[in-house]
Amino acid sequence: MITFFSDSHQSHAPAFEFFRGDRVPCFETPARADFVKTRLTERGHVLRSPQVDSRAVLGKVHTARYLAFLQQAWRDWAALEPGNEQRQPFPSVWPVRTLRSDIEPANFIARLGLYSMDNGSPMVAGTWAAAKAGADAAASAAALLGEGQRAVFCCSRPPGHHAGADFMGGYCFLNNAAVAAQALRDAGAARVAVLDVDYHHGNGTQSIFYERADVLFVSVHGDPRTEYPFYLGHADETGEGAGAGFNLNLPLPAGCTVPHWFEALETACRRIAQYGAEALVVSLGLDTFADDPISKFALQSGDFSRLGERLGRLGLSTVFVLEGGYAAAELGVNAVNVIEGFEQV
Ligand code: Q9C
Ligand code: ZN
Repeated sequence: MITFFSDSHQSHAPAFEFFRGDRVPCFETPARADFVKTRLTERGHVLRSPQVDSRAVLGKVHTARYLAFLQQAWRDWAALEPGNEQRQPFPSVWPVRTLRSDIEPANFIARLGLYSMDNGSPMVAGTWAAAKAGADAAASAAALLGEGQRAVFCCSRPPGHHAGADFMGGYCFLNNAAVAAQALRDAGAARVAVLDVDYHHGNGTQSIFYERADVLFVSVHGDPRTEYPFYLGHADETGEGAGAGFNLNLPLPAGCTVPHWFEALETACRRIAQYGAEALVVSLGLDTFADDPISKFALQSGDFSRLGERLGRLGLSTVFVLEGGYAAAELGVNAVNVIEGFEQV
């Protein structure tokens, strides 16, 4: 499968994140994409650099002020005081209920909080370049489908599905899956489905398309009552306004069995088939893997082939976008199993 891969992902390599109050090494590392690249190459898949500038599409899925903040964030941070170039900024204050988010504060950390859902998106000098390359990959993949490719894989990081129209979160900055879906719409697909199979609910993608009928969002994920992102992803979220009925959440209990997971996948696939999608975007999180260090589903490497086969049977033009998955050394085999399972159909 043609795969978009950009070396600029390596420039997003924060040293640590917060985990239960401690500073720990980041789970979301450059090694993740490199393991996938190595496996793709071993198996003869072709890697390309993204060529399409996603700027125009980004402007349709994110707000102008969020994009302006993110693109400039590191320079603003570094200019604040000597030493910041070597220091990761984290938000410490957020405009929750009763507080105002219409006025952008001058203070950098306050602005970072305004544009964040959590303190879980460590940022460094190369973050914008890496995130932008991921969005460019998504736009490039959509363009290739327009040229008749059946499926394209975006091997990008940082991931994107927690990023909303105007916020980062959960290691995500730009919503690559939303960029792919919007680019497919712009290229003439009347209806696009996004299937999110990451362990964590794709709150950003859901919220971006929540009031739209032209993009169906379907997600299988750990129940937000106990799992991140906690504040979205429940079964009663079915869409609003024109989007009513075009959002389907299938939360599963942490620790659920593999057959239970595939049952939910079947429900998801049937909804997508019934929708009459002309193209599919798969938010391919691989943190459903049994050995994932931060997640609690039980898929084995062979199960990822089965996932790919089921997606292939939908018979849709498909963009795969890499999301989470933190058992880095197994990520290559698991990602390529999905891709090759799909191609086998
Ligand atoms: N810093 C994705 O899989 N928190 N994101 C874990 C706290 C959130 C996962 C530890 C996990 C986010 C794309
Ligand atoms: Zn995840």
